[in-house]
Amino acid sequence: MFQLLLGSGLVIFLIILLLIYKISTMVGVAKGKQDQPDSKSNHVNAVLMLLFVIISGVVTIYFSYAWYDEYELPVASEHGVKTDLLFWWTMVITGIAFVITQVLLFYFAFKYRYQKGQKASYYPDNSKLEIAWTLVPAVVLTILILYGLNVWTQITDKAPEKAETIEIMGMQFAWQTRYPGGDDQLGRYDYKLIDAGNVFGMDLADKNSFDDFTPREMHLPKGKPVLLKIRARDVLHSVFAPHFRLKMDAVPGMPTRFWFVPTKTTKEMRKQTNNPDFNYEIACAEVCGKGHFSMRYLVVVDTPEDYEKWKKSQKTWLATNPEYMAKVPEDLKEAAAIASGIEGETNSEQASF
Ligand SMILES: [Cu+2]
Repeated sequence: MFQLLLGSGLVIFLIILLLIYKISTMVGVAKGKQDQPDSKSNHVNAVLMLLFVIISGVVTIYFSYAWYDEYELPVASEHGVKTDLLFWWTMVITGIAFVITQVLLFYFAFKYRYQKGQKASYYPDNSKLEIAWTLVPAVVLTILILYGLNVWTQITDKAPEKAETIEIMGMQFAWQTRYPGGDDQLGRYDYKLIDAGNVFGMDLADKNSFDDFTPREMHLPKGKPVLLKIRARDVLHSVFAPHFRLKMDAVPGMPTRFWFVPTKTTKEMRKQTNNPDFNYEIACAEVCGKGHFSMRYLVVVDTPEDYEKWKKSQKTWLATNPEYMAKVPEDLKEAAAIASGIEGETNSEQASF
């Protein structure tokens, strides 16, 4: 807050200085004291150019350093390490080019300001120089792009067979997740089946739906590949989990996917960040309406053992919404009652959960 005030104060101060200078020049011209307002303002502008590049450079370096922890979140996925490396290579290379060109740009504006009697030197062309500054960026950019393409192909490659499949659906304004349950198969869905209770539009004529469960937070196993099947119910949303370096749009009518391997449990991350309240989260990265800000979804990374325990402790969707048994076709009712745990609730196996 203090820095914001300081920053805006500085900007206002500079604007006032500029206005005073402009007015005094205008007054000078009007009074006939200055017949050549340009010669003086050229000099002032040249100095301002130099000041601009120095001040903005110092401010950029200071804030990049002071806020480093805010934009460089600890990484918690396998592919995240690769994207971070790619990011920093790109940052360093383009950063060097940026600094050199910007410093020269503002320095030349200063150096070649109008001065009486100064003459420009005649320098028509230099083909060696031109070849160099065309070839060097071309080669560097090609390497960067090929490297990036390679990383992107690995990330978007097919998920491993054994991946945990989880469905995540964006809607105005919440994330909903659905797990396949004991059979590892997500049931079919159809948007026409969506109603107040059945937010996913789960098809209860498909026996794979019976044991699906829809928890209030997402749990993930550490060290195992996880495949997110992503869809949207109404408008564009975007799954954004910064610690996993994961971002993928959720598009209505066009399911997307993203697979990754979490590498640190929530507990480990709390230790690493020295923050006992640390939690992974998914945010929506697509402005999707007035409740966009509220699309925060809690993510917990467990050890594989804790994850299995958690999965077993979850009640199926059908068991928590037993009134939907009426929508199950007659011949599947018995199977549905067993698979969803409605019928088995009294037997010893189910009671232990
Ligand atoms: Cu959204």
